[in-house]
Amino acid sequence: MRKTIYTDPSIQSSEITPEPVFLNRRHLMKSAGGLASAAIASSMAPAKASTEALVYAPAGDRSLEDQLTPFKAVTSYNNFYEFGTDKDDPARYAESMTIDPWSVKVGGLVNQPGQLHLEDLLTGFDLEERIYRFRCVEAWSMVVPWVGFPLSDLLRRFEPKSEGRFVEFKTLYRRSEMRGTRSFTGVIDWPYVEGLRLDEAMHPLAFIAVGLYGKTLPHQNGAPVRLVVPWKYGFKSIKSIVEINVTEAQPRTSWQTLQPAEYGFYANVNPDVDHPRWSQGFERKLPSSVFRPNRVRTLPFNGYADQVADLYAGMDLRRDY
Ligand SMILES: Nc1nc2c(c(=O)[nH]1)N[C@H]1C(S)=C(S)[C@@H](COP(=O)(O)O)O[C@H]1N2
Ligand SMILES: [Mo]
Repeated sequence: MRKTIYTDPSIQSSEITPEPVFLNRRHLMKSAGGLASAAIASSMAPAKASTEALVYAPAGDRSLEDQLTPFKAVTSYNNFYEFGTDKDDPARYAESMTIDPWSVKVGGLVNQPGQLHLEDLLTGFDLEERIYRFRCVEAWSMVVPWVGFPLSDLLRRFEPKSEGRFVEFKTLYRRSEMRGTRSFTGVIDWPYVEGLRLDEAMHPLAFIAVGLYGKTLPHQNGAPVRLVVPWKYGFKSIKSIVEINVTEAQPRTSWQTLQPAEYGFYANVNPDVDHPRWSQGFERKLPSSVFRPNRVRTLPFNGYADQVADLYAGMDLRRDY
């Protein structure tokens, strides 16, 4: 599939508050601190003109509802269990994670394994801003302007071997800086591990994010580098990645290990397959409250069925949930 960049006429710049959404080199440099951010700036050499800077990957067929979730909600209602299980724990405590220096080790079934400092990892990638619908398994959703590049661009650089069938991702595990890994030992078998089938990982919608709203990623959203898989439940979108392995066998993911009956390996957004403890047919679009619940019907593949349903042709998605 060709990389498609859309400018979305339904999103007015006045709706985009409080941060300007334009992918602006100077803006990123200004918000930047440290090496990683310098790399972001340099890898953006072919920066797009500001008039076409609002690039948009199709967020399903509900353009009217697809106004962006305010920056405040995106960065204050989070899941990042390394820092606690409450939705406001990550915004409160993730700052304690040191993200500079940062390196990512890529190995397994690749011809060019290596451990790269973030600045080297990002060099040469054309950073884009893409707006993706993001939906969590606990039935809330957001529409976020991420800054990053397709995961396939990164994987190709390491040359996956033909025997490779899956990709495994691991989050940093540093007890001294992650209070949730100290107090909740036994909940998740740290480090947090996620995985994709290699063809899912190579799909142009699977995205490596290094920023949102034109800024480098806040700690609570998975700084300095995280995955975004917009057609799957949020738990697949692993944060603060330090290791990536191409494998032959299906990786054992943290949530599957913890609760196999509740969290499958595929985790494609599917309103027809309920979570054992709640319906998956509806979602609350953030920000929501008792007075304004913002409840909307959930779409198959989170609205991206046209783009990704082919990946699962012939599969029973009730069994492979
Ligand atoms: N390392 C790590 N990655 C993680 C999680 C986590 O607890 N630890 N939570 C996941 C879940 S359940 C969700 S819904 C999303 C939330 O991403 P956000 O806080 O940026 O919205 O991150 C996912 N990635
Ligand atoms: Mo989630």
